[in-house]
Amino acid sequence: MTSAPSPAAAAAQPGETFDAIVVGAGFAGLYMLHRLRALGLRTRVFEAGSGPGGTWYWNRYPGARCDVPSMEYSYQFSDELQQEWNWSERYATQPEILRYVHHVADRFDLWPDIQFDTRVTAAHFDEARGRWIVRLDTGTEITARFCVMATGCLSSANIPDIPGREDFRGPTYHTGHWPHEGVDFTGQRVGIIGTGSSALQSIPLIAAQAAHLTVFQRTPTYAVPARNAPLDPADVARIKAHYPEIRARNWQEPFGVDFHQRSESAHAVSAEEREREFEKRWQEGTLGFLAAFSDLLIDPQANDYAAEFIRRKIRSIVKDPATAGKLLPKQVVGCKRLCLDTQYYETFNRPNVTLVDVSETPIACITPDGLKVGDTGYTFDRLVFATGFDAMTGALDKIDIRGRGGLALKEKWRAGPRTYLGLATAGFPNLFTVSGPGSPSVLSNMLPTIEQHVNWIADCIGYLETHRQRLIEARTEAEDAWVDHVNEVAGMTLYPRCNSWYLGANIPGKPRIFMPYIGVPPYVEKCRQVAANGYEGFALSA
Ligand code: N01
Repeated sequence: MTSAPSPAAAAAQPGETFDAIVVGAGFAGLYMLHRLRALGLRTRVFEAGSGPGGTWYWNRYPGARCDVPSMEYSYQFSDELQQEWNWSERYATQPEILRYVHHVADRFDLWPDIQFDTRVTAAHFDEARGRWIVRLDTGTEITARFCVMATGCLSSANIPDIPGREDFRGPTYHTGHWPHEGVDFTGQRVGIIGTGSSALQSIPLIAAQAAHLTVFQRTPTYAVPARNAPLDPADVARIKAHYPEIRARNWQEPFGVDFHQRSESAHAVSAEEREREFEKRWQEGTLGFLAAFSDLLIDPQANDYAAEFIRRKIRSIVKDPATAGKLLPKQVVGCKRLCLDTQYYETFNRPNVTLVDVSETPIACITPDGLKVGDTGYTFDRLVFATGFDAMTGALDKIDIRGRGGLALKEKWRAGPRTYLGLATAGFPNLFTVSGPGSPSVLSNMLPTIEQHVNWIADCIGYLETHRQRLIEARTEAEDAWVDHVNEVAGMTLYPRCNSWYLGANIPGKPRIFMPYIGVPPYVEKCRQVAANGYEGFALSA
């Protein structure tokens, strides 16, 4: 039993000093607060939303749910927590994940150190004092020795700059900023732009409610059926009895989650065996479809076996051949995020759903009652932008972060983000990023890798305290070597082959650089070694 939640923090006062500030109260910020408080640091979390949860606070669109099994998409730092919490479904819904977030905030009494409805607008490093001066959107300035950016990888919504955007007469929504009260589409004609993960989850539910749904698709998406279901209590009991072994095994997996990675090449088996393996994984309903063979994300021919399998499935599900043809993805499977769906392709068999291909002729403009593709007009009453995020750097770019010599982080990262381990960046002492560019982050089971980052940062701060060091800062040469390594690893795979947000390709003008690091086990080992060697690659000063 948890007691009634404590009230959230009162507004920080001008000039108030903290040992550490944390930006963001998602899974990263909450656990960071827990760890820093345990070190005895006076810590304050600032959160723009009115409640905790980050991604799961903002993304309330119909059908929003996780695509990593709930039993693995949960904190592991407290065995009591993982034993007492009961997930109801294989893949948890957004409301259930948000209930879990609240449970964690209650259980660890995190509320008194979180200030909601407050955006951090600037953080400037004061070299003379060795402290960060942090400005809030309330106008208040405070200072802190450590600054942890727990701002999320997919938190800065992208609304494309389509001409006439302000002219639309009806309500518009972005999936990442969904109204808390929900939206009733009954009897409405709805348009939706985008066919990524958020669109895939929401389209079947919007279509079931709306009078008509028009889907504007620029790039077709590969999806595997989620086959979500209530969790079997016997399975839950078995997992809970073996949590430590299961978690330990997952740390050895390339994405930090057990996808039953097969070690053979797709070329090493017969065509029948390949088909059997793909079909088995299609029936299981997991992102582990891409772990069917060792080289699916490395060898173009191997990848095409998997791609062609999904394309055949799409042709068999979608009844109208012309619509099926438009839904067939051509790009490498996996270089944009593979999706798990529930009745996505089937939805295009509904008489009230129209698919419009905007790959050749883009959306020309938004009009008061719809939009135009070339000269063809489409009318609807409501418009949904399922157009994704300025990923990994977008949320940091919105804050005026300045390090030594007043250098703006945005300026330093003009040609693409540069970090050491995705944790720190040279010239910005005592500033940490959780799941920053250059870490596995979005190519991993986010919750465990968030925990790994938070643990590393907290241990590092603890080390500084016990060794009486005031500052820690990534060395440029270590950072350069890490950036080269991140690129080198990505270059050995098929990931950089399409216009994905992993590359920043979805944002006009954003430098094209592969941002996440591929491979959880070598990354975790590198972090461990760096710490064990007295924070190798960092400069520490008293
Ligand atoms: O965003 P996206 P998302 N005209 O960037 C299209 C995570 N997530 O919110 O591909 C026309 O994937 C764009 O087209 P294109 C997950 O990591 C997880 O869906 O650029 N179309 C694309 O179709 C995911 O990858 C979960 O050609 C335009 C869509 O908008 C990430 O969040 C659920 C356009 C954007 O897709 C982001 O997913 C949801 C334009 N001008 C999200 N501009 C789960 O755990 C953009 N598009 C299940």
